[in-house]
Amino acid sequence: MIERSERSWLKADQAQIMGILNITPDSFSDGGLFLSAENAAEQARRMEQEGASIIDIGGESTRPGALPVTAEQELERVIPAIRAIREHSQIPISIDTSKPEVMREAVKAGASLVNDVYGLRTPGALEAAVELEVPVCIMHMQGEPRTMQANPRYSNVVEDVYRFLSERVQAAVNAGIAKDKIIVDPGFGFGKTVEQNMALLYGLARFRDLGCPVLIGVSRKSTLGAILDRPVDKRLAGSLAAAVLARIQGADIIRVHDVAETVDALKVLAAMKAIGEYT
Ligand code: PT1
Repeated sequence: MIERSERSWLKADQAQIMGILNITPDSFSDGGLFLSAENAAEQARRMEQEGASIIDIGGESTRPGALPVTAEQELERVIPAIRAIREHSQIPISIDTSKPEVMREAVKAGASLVNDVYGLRTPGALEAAVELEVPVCIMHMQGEPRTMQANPRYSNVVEDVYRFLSERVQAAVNAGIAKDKIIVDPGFGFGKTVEQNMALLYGLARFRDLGCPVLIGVSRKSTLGAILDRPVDKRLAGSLAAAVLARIQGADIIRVHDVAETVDALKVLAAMKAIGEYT
């Protein structure tokens, strides 16, 4: 019999929450909000208090239709923010970039994880990640943000994405990245239709066969908007439902805007699962 006062199940089986910090004037749901380093650090502090275990900083929007920015622009946005967070907090910072020079400068400034939506395919990116010796998140994307939603095509979306991730993990290991430093992400919303995104969520457990932690980002994305017929600022309930589903289907790390709400939603799931294991 479990001690009722203990509440040990409250901590059991917690997914990790990656809190999103966009330092971009044009991000899809919070563009321009955290442009100053002080605002960014304050938002990071709030997300840490709410239960995020990683802060993901990005200086280039990768939402559908977004245009690339230069390395200089990206560096101007993210480096002061990383430094400002590091003044007050030791929370792991992830740098959301595909550019080797941004990876290098960000890690120098205090980032400790590279999150690359191009899966280290940019020339020099794989080499930079090897040299930096930090964990990397390898994500699948079909095409590039500007055009990726035009006509996404797969023969079987789960198996096609699985094969891509398997090849990129192998390329990373061959280049000298330790397997236990690699995280995989099927890239929800990156060159996929609504149905293809939902197929990835349904089939998420398949990616566990890669032998790496699985990360997914569903927060406020247009697939939820299409299912619910809701604008980006009315997708919290849908995002929480999708986060819980992602966890049930095997996600280890969930990338979200709304940290406190997601932590609550996942606590309810963890409590149910823990009781299931005890009884
Ligand atoms: C993600 C992710 C990311 N998403 C990782 N990094 C974004 N590892 C940025 C839409 O359809 O899922 N995993 N970095 C944001 N990208 C999108 C994509 C934002 C699609 C919005 C949409 O609305």
